[in-house]
Amino acid sequence: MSAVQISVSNGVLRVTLDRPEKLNAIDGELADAALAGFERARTDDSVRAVLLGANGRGFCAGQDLSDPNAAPGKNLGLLLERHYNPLIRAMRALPKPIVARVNGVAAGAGANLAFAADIVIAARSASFIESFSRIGLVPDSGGTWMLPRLIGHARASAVAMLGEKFSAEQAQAWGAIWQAVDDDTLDAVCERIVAQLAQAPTRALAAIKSALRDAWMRDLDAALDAERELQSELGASDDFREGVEAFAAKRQPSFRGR
Ligand code: LHQ
Repeated sequence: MSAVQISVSNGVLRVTLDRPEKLNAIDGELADAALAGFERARTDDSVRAVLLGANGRGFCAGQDLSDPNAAPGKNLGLLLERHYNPLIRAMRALPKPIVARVNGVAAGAGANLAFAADIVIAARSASFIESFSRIGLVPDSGGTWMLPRLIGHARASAVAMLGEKFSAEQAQAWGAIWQAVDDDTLDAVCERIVAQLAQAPTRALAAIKSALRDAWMRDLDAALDAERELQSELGASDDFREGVEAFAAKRQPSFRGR
């Protein structure tokens, strides 16, 4: 039994964490299996959107603290380099949108895994906790980079230093996630959004993703240059032609991701 279920249907690749008895805590096997899912999303042309979810009552409890590889005295940097950093890099570099469906608690690297997605939807009963400082560690999996950008420096400092749980609604109010939704609507909302993304002009979404990500490292002049380059490429795409034709004909566009 793999620690992660991967499936593809209707243009959507689903990466489902599946160690429910441990609240989907991450060990090397789980991290590698999730990475394989994102690799497949990258190389499979039929995939136009990814849904990252989890089985059981939790989303992900971060590093499996019972894993001997993460025991005190071990070189945790090696663990990050081997398993976590490739996963976060693959998610952020994927030229396709990732929706995270946060069904329950997201702790430590599990929280930052969710925040690495492009659109995060959480059940109202779900929660987030940057639990690293509780065990003497620093936020990893991109947390130190993403948190201040998502919620600002003051909040990032407090959630990282205090290690207190915050609710899905709080996460939405702070701008850490897109939406907190009623628990019984989580599936319907996620399915609707991921289906919409799988029908969207995929190349435009990839451009949006890379432009927004890289804008953090650019000044306005460089961002304008990047927009010019991306728009030049998209202006020659089939989907732009289809979008304009559909607009003129007052019909729904049928984008093919090309
Ligand atoms: C777990 C875990 C867990 C194992 C719950 N491991 N069993 C990267 C690289 C290298 C090294 C270190 O770290 C990292 C990145 C990181 O992610 S560091 C942060 C690691 N994660 C944590 O510190 C979170 C630890 N867990 C918790 O604080 C709580 O369990 C949370 C807030 C997630 C959930 O609390 P509850 O809903 O009250 O559930 P629980 O605590 O009762 O947990 C349920 C079971 O899951 C329990 O097992 P048991 O056999 O007693 O039922 C826990 O031991 C187990 N579990 N997290 N990370």
